[in-house]
Amino acid sequence: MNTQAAGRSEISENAVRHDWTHAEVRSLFELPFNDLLYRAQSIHRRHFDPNAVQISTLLSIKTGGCPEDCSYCPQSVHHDTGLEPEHLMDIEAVVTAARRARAAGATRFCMGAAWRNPRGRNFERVLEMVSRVRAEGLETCATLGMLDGEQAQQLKEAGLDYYNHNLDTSPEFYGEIISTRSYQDRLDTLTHVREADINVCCGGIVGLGEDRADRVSMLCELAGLPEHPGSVPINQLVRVEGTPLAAEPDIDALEFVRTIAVARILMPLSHVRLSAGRSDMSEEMQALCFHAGANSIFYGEKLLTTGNPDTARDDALFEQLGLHPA
Ligand code: SAM
Ligand code: DTB
Ligand code: SF4
Repeated sequence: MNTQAAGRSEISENAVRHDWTHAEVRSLFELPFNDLLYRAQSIHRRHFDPNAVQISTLLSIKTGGCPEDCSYCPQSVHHDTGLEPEHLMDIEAVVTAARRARAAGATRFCMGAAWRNPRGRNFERVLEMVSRVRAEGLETCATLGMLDGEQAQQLKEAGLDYYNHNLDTSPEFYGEIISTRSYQDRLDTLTHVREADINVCCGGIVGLGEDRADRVSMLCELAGLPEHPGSVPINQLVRVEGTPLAAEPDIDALEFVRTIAVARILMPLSHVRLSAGRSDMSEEMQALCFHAGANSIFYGEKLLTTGNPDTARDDALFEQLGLHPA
């Protein structure tokens, strides 16, 4: 059962590994909860200030009307969620939002666009946004869909620090969730980003109806990338009325915490982001996620189109837990 994983030496725990097997990762999931959290927290403390949490803010720079059919997503044209599609924002409005985020304590500003892939004049405008946001002293992140090698290079030259592109789930379950782009398409985009020397932000979603074997497999894929992503967002599904996943049952909160802990163990140097879904989590659950090794959040009242805890609630949580921005 779990003896192999539980018995690893401290030295091998320290190593950044890319060859985790499904059996090893399953045995981590199967550890007694206290053992798993102890192990994750011990690894976390070796590499990070345990009370520091990196703060990112999201802005949807182009909302809705997306041709992809991701079944969790309120922005897909395939689902009737009542979301009003919008054009790409003006550059000045984005810069103003970035200044506000910085004033509120964010160190990274992530711009999200509901595109299959960026094109033409819109892409040029995003390049300008990236360099303007960077000039404000913020780390820049973008999530714009699939990229080719040249686009990744152009983003790098504009000053992009991170590109977010998620694997979302396991390769085995993926076809249940998205049909308009393949798992390989995602891996290809990640290769282009890495080759352009942009930091990769890549994670997934828990609660899509996948089972534990899929969570194991997704985390093995993430840890098996040629380099561990610098940031690993773990999202809890936000169920949006009108999407095919609106009626998914609640995910077991402790299974979500386990997923964070295993991500921390597998990718000891990465920032693990407690990402979407915090509005539905208690303070206690979030505290457990931080204890399991999550050390990044999205801060601000909105994610892309759905809600996030208001900043007063997050400030109170940080105060209660003695956490501080990284
Ligand atoms: N359109 C681009 C793409 O998909 O590559 C970028 C934006 S997309 C909204 C970024 C990520 O947000 C998705 O890959 C997915 O992991 C996450 N996401 C979207 N809707 C979500 C939801 N309802 N609940 C949790 N995560 C969600
Ligand atoms: C990520 O992994 N989660 C963020 C970010 N990357 C772009 C997006 C969450 C979106 C949640 C649904 C919404 O607000 O539309
Ligand atoms: Fe489009 Fe991204 Fe939503 Fe998929 S997740 S429908 S690609 S905005």
